[in-house]
Amino acid sequence: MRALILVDLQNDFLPGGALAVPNGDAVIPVANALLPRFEIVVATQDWHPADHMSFAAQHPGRSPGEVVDLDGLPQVLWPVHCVQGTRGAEFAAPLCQEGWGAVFVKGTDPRVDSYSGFYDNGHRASTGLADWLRGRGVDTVYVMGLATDYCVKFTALDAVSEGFATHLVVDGCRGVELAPGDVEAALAELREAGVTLVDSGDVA
Ligand code: VGL
Ligand code: ZN
Repeated sequence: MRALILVDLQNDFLPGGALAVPNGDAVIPVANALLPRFEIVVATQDWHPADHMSFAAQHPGRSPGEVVDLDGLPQVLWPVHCVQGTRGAEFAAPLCQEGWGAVFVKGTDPRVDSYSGFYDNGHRASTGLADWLRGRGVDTVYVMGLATDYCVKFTALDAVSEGFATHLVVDGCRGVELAPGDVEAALAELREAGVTLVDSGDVA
């Protein structure tokens, strides 16, 4: 059984949002086209408290893009984004939400960021996604969404280490590209980890 994992298709990651991913809106039609081809669909949702420590605003004198140490983990600082209950945290309006099996929120602990839909960045707490999928007989996942070089990458890497045959729908992803080449590097890392890169047009 296969499942589609939609990563963080939220207003704040779209043009005009607080952490806008360049051309992020281009992946919404890809998601809508893939949805009817999957019996099992899940979504992840970045869902931060207003004082999340990944926000540069919590670190006086620091700016978005800088890296700090957060409880022993390197943490890129971000603009305030995807705050629980705000419009920016909502799923993109043109995204079809019919037939979704579950939504897994992440980034709720103010002390640790959570790029992956499976675990926080310290691999300390699980969201329950892996068990949820296994409980439905899923052994194969297709991952797409925002952003390629952060949440999509770490979700796909965790999917592999959890034992799922993992596919990345490349045209269904866009990256932040804090540094030029970040997206290409992420794709190379994923390929090396055993992720199969596919085009949405090739997903039966
Ligand atoms: C993301 C940075 C911070 C993402 C989420 O969805 O890729 N990136 N929070
Ligand atoms: Zn976030």
